[in-house]
Amino acid sequence: MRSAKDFFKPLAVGAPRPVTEVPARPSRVIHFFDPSNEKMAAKIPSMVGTVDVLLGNLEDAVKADKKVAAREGLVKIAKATDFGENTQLWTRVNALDSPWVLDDLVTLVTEIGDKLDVIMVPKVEGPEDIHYVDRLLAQLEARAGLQRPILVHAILETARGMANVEEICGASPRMQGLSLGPADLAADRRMKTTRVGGGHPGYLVRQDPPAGVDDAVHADRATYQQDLWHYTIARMVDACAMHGILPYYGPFGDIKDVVACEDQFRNAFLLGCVGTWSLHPVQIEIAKRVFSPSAEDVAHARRVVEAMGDGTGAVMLDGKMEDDASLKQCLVIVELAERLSRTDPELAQLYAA
Ligand code: 1VU
Ligand code: MG
Repeated sequence: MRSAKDFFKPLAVGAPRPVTEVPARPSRVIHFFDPSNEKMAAKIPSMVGTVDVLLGNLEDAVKADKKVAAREGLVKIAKATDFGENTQLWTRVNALDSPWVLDDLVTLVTEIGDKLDVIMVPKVEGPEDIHYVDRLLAQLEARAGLQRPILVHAILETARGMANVEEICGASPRMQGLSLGPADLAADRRMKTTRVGGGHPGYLVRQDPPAGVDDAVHADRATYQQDLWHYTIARMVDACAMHGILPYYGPFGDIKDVVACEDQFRNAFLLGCVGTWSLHPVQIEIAKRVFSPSAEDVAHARRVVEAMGDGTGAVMLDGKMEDDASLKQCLVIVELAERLSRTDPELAQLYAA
């Protein structure tokens, strides 16, 4: 066990000091692209400023014979692009048991470590995976002479990862956040779904039969579809909040179903997630809209803050009781709106109106 006093010491001589807090930069939308796909890669410079995060994906969805091209493509894009103040550059490296990950980490940190904000690590199973990456990154940062540490984001996509979620979140000061990996997690859990995220029409509850009806099977009874991911996302949110890091939804694979995509994103937003992935340009606007509070919610939250004065006691507002606890919820909304307004002039105008 490491001593608490050692936690914020660099893990290699010459590596930058670990951060004590996750930097408060917007990350409502983490936009995935395949750097080995020339058409997609060509679009990336023009997407700077339109998304909070551009993520060069090296793992699943990149063909095995394109892994090296994807890595080299990402290096080329990162070197040639100025990402500005408002767009971060992240990558998703290959899994820790794959033949590619060591070269992914060595190449990316030494070649473009100064441009990379966060490395997403897939299929994290326990704190030992984070410890491995933590030390290796420190060694590579020292070699590259980096001035700030690269942060780590874990994807939860195995039952063991879920069982160890709190320890993963607390494994290193580098931990920036967690995403849900619903497709791999479903397979690992032996769920009987075949989709990438989202609900399933078979996962439902049925209304009771009317009183006195014997043949309940044939009675006309309403059904209500349930959220397959509620437990998992709620557990992730608690683990992240406990350790001061950020929870995210993940992929929604039905690109054409923009309505269900928005619903899934909103469920995650309401439960506490700060952002999500976008896999296709059509999902970017949905993610930005859903993960920014509405003008009405911000206006209401500000009214509560004003009505609560010094923040103690109870008041009536529009027939509802407000007190210290509702004030705290409103402050979450107001602080998020203020943070987003600093980098998004359209939202600043919307929230000022
Ligand atoms: O109009 P153009 O032909 O010039 O461009 C196409 C296409 O190249 C472009 N485009 C993208 N540009 C930037 N980033 C993207 N992610 C992106 N996706 C597409 O937009 C134009 C229209 O494209 P389209 O509608 O014809 O779509 P395609 O059939 O070309 O591509 C669809 C897929 C889903 C294959 C593509 O969007 C993609 O590969 N997205 C990323 C997938 C990914 O990263 N998956 C891994 C994360 S999910 C996971 O691991 C769990 C399962
Ligand atoms: Mg996966």
